[in-house]
Amino acid sequence: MRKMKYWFILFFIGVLFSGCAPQSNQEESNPFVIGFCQLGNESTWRERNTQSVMEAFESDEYRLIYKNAYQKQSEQIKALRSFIAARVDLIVLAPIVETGWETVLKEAQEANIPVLLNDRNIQIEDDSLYLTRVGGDFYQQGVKAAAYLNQKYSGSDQTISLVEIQGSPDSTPTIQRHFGFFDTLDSHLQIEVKETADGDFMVSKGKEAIDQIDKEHGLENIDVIYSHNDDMTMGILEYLEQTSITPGEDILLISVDAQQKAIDQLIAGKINCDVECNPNTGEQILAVIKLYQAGKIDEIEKSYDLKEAVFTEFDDLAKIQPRGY
Ligand code: GYE
Repeated sequence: MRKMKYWFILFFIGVLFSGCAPQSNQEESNPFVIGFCQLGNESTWRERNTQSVMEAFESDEYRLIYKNAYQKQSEQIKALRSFIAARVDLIVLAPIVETGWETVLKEAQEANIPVLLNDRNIQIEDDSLYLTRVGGDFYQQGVKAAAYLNQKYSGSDQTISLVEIQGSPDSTPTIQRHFGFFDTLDSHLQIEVKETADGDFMVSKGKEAIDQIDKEHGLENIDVIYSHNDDMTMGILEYLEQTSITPGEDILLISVDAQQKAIDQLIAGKINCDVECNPNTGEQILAVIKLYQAGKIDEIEKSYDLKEAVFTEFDDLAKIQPRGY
């Protein structure tokens, strides 16, 4: 009787292990395949964002196919079609602009491949064409940038001449950072917008834009530059170095992203306010995909805004933790 019990336990353990082993082998040889289409590598923020997504899917359970679209929507659409043809399990898309996605998203839906938006958003009538969106709250970033200016000029009745250097046209951060900012400026502030220029979120184009504005208006007539990202701000600072203007004093600089290089300039007094845009979307994307794999689709929210801070000259700058990128 005892012997039988012994054999039974051994048999049971055997069944347990035989049940486990093939499954883990299967996971290794049959990973969940994700097609990740990044919009480009225009900025340091973008590089960190790409890394964050890649790091999240480093385990054997997943295989990530990465495509860089080098700033072209047509390349993004091509990449999505190649993912559909390869029958990936899910697509992660960082859309460069907001419109023009219907056709390709319908193709993905017909192939039963969910599309998750990383970072920027899209405008679409049928929101069942994407699973969710993970990224920063760009409108709030504009709000925070204006709140700094409201504080800086509170009680002042001087006319403030302002220049806005925008990011890539038709992209969500450009649209939202603009409206969040102008919706929030105190109505008593005498703002005169001297120029709105396009800097495409790039160092070189930020520098070019400010060069052009200097030629047209003379920078000595500008009080504030609102730049939609740190890379363009770096280009602006490079340009200002060749002039007699002292950034942070003669011209206030408001920027977005809060990468380490820009925070260093905030500490040095050359940038006055830097609003954080969180590039670390990877972890939240992984969490959503886990829900999807577990069939818990109704637990997935339509949008996940990441936590973000703001750093200004009024803060105790010694307390800022290293930014990590
Ligand atoms: O602020 C900028 C990048 O889409 C939020 O794109 C992103 C923006 C980010 O090039 O640096």
